[in-house]
Parts: sequence; C-alpha cells; structure tokens
Amino acid sequence: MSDKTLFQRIIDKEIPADIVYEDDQCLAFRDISPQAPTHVLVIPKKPIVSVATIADEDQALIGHIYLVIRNIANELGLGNGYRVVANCGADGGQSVDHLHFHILGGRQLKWPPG
Ligand code: DGP
Repeated sequence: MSDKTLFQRIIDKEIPADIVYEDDQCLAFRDISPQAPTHVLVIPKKPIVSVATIADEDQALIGHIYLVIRNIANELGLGNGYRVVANCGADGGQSVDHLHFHILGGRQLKWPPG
C-alpha cells in the first residue's frame, strides 16, 4: 500500500484527474465532487501538508499559486466572481493532507460557510 497522499498520486499520474493547468510548480484539476458549477483544486507539487505547515521559503510558491488561480478563474469564465478556499486541519474540514486551494464559482455562493 502506497503511503503517498491521493494528491501526490495525481501529481505522479498514478490516478487520473481532469487537469486544467500544470507547470513545474503546481497542478490544477477539477474536483471529483463539485460543490459549484466550476470547482477546481490547485495544489503545489511540493508536498506541503496544509496552510499550517507552509514554510517561509514557500512564499514565492504560494504567490505563484495565487497568480495561477487568477488565470484559471479568468480562463474558466468566472468574471462575475468566485471563492478561493483552503481548508486547514481537522476543524477546517481538510480531508487530504496535501495543501490545496479550492476555486469555486459559477453560482452565488453563501456566507458564512457551515
Ligand atoms: P478538502 O475537504 O478541503 O480536503 O478537499 C478535498 C477535495 O478533494 C474534496 O473536495 C474532494 C476532492 N477529491 C477527493 N478525492 C479526489 C479524487 O480522487 N480526484 C479529484 N479530482 N478530487 C478528489
């Protein structure tokens, strides 16, 4: 049994995903259980567990990911707005221990979250 996370296996192309963007630093693919008409996950290729374990040296990587998020949102037609979510840890509802940013859009999103 592999001790890789599910998202590491997607990075390594061991399991398929509907990839919308990839570069040397990050990968973006459609969520298997979409919570909005557009629901994409953006992940670093570096195995960072969560927002809580981002290192100071990851500053440029996280900035790069946000520029990728902006570009993907533009390319997927989310000009009316969207939400970027990073669930962190048990109370945050994180279910995969590899840092990921949800891009949710295509409908009016409610606030506050549950
Ligand atoms: P979170 O709950 O914030 O840890 O988000 C994990 C997300 O990962 C969740 O929205 C569902 C998604 N997900 C789980 N398994 C798979 C998979 O095998 N493929 C894809 N594309 N998404 C997955």
